[in-house]
Amino acid sequence: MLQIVIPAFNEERRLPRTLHALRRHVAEHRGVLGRVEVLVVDNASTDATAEVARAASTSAMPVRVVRCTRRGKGAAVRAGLLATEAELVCFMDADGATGLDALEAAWRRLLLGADVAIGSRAHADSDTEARHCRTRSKGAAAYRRLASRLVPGIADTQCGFKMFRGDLVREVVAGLRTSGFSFDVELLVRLRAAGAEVVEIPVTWVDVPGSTFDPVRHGAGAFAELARIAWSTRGLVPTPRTPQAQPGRAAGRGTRSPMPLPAVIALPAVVAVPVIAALPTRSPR
Ligand SMILES: Nc1nc2c(ncn2[C@@H]2O[C@H](COP(=O)(O)OP(=O)(O)O)[C@@H](O)[C@H]2O)c(=O)[nH]1
Ligand SMILES: [Mg+2]
Repeated sequence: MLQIVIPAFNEERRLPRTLHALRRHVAEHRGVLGRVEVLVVDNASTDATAEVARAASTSAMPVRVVRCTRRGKGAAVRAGLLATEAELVCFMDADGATGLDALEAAWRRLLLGADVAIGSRAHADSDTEARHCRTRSKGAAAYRRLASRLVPGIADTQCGFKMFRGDLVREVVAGLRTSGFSFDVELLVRLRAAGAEVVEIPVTWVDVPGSTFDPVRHGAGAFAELARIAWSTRGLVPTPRTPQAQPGRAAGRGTRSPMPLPAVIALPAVVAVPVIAALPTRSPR
């Protein structure tokens, strides 16, 4: 069985379309994906997110609602993943920005031995015609440079689609501390430290209007979280899980030297402040 976690904060408008598309996709690809269950994590929404999720439940694709009162995408994904029990689990955003073909692509990579398959808008075969506005793209580029110091070799840590071996991710996500948008980076650092082989897969990706990420409100927080992750995981290095059984797995994995504290403090400030200051103000959601 495959369980799909969808973190949702006030998604009554975007979620129904995503669940509808998912139901159709799952029906068409049942031969590959098998039984699929969806877990919508209602992240203290004040709208009808839970109701629209329940209304989309069918016997062919049951939709369960998981409550998470701790705010933040990281907290929501953590709660959702911990509520899974399947061999294969994934999470995706409520807006359906990542094309659903990623499900089969990721599934195949896990079948071939990877532990984690993550959507990557930086992959040469990805199709990402409409990206974010220019200011957010600039901030994202700075963010990517910092994130790549923590998870070298991974070009896109932030795509909202990731699939995992269930037992592994449940073990690792229990220790996740980042509750905001940077949780993906901490999760990837911890997965690699647990010996996971992480592969990036191409995706089709469209920028769906109505993003809950507001660069002005969340941008500085995301950089600050990155700094906290760098510090709190400084001792974690990629570890081969079972080197004797899978000698190829360890190849090419270097160790990560801890980021020095001064850089940890200075980088978010140096990078985040001018980027955030240059951003246009948006009306709060
Ligand atoms: N902003 C925000 N998003 C959350 C929260 N909890 C869960 N989410 C979900 O995290 C996902 C973020 O995707 P999206 O809003 O499209 O952001 P973007 O794709 O990064 O622009 C959506 O599914 C949100 O509903 C939260 O507390 N705050
Ligand atoms: Mg989105």
